[in-house]
Amino acid sequence: MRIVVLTGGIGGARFLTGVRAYARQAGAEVTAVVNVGDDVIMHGLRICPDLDSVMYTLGGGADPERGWGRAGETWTVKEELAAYGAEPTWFGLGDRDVATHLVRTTMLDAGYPLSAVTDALCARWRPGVRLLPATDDRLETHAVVSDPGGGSDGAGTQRAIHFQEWWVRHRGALPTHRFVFVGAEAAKPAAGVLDALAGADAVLLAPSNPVVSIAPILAVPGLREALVGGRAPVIGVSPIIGGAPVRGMADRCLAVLGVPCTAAGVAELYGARSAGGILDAWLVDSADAGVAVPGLTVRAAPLWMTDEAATTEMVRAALALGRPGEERG
Ligand code: FO1
Repeated sequence: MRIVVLTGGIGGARFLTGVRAYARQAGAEVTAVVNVGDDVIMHGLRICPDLDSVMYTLGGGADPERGWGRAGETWTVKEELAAYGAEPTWFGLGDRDVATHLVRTTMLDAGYPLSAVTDALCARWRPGVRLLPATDDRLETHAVVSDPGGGSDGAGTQRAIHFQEWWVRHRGALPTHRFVFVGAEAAKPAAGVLDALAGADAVLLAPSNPVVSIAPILAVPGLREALVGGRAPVIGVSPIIGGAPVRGMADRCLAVLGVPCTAAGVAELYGARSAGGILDAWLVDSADAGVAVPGLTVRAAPLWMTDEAATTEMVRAALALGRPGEERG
């Protein structure tokens, strides 16, 4: 069995620990197609937060409390940069983490595509799943916010800031009008992505942020079409439990789009494949049992990723939804 997971963020990385455990039991192969919209260049280094979260989490090197960056991290480089007044001081690069960004940036500067660089980094971390960036091309999520300083009429002007500035610097608190995926129209799926989707027996949407983790993946031309036209069932796992995100800022992002922060709201945002969307089935938490979404098979199971065993059961429940007659409610 071949499983493809669209994923981003820390929730997506944790979900993949369950997918990998399931795959080991079932003899399945896993490919993770990872969001690059959070990627950013800081201090001349290319940072790929979502690829690194997955790589470090599956490779056993992630900081479990922060969720991003390395375990056992030290911050000398950050302190030294701050001592020079080198901006941005609001974004911290750990000493161990910097080595990853140095290797990545050196390889990119030498002309290797991000997918090849990711393979090279994974040779060290051995994540046990194939990691593919959604695209090798530049694609960055920006937030269009009200510029408090702009506009003599008091109405303020709008400006676009990088997602990392929106989230890490401003904690998503600026009045926000929309998100844009800069570069998406010209981006191509990274080598291997369309083949993985064409060969998949099941596609899972991780319980990642639908607005800034999954949407940038779907914005790569050809990717949504590959899901919609593919033979594999597409099963989504709700990132919302009982009206609140499992972690992160999905509530703020959904509010920007005017989408209710509910399991049903996110399912309707993705849409049923039978109605022009991408989903065939939707797994919600037991707290949301009874949620109905037109055109979708909806089932409930515990979705708190408390440990690998619980996450593996969640994955098993999701995959059962792709095999009608076997699903559990
Ligand atoms: N998140 C923070 O809240 N503060 C930081 O200084 C920060 C630095 C950072 C460096 C490398 C990296 O891979 C991730 C980092 N993150 C930091 C996390 C990241 O900004 C976001 O949590 C993700 O992009 C959202 O999925």
